[in-house]
Amino acid sequence: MVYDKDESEITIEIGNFPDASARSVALKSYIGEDGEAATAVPGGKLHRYVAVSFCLLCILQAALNISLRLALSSPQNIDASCKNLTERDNLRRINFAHYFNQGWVYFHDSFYYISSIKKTWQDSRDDCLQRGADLIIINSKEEQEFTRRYKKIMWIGLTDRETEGVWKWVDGTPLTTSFWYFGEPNNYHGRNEDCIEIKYHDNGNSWNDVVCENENLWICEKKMAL
Ligand code: MMA
Ligand code: CA
Repeated sequence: MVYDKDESEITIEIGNFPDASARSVALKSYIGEDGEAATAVPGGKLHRYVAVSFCLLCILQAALNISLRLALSSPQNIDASCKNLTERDNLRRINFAHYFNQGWVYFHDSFYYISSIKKTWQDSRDDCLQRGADLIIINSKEEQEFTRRYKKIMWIGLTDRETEGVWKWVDGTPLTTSFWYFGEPNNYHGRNEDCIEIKYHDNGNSWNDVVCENENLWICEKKMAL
């Protein structure tokens, strides 16, 4: 083996070996015992590149994770979300105080207002709407029982004014659970009884259909979960 300074390269002088077997031994010692050495070197480099790149990506990802976490939980952000929560909470408190002070009763996630004067079904409904509520929608046995406690004849938010015989609550939902008094609804003696009142409060099934132009007390409901 000779290192040629001028040409900056290594030349192997195979010709100088005395015979063929000596040549092959020399050659093998250069390229590796079974010819793998020549290919194993670039392959190993590739593996190393992939491994290093992967590590770098991992580090980058970790750095990004930490910085994002720090950014999102910064004192200013926590401050802002706390402020939002307190503001919402305060609005809720004010809302609750308002309904309580106006004499509304809180029961199962709703406020209820029982009128002290009598009006037609539509005028009663309009009054509820003006108070930010609507006529009561009864959708549980508990709520039905709650209405009976007052022992008063009152309008509720149920009517078949749109289509005779199709009962709908004021929010547009169809009637599913009903509490009709025995024999009701009956459009009594051919009268157009399209609006519902709670009439027979000493009975679990207290509803009666009557003419909407009758004047009754009424009960408004305003949903408000705690
Ligand atoms: C009233 C009226 C009707 C009801 C009957 C029941 C006399 O009419 O409230 O709607 O069905 O009473 O007797
Ligand atoms: Ca009736």
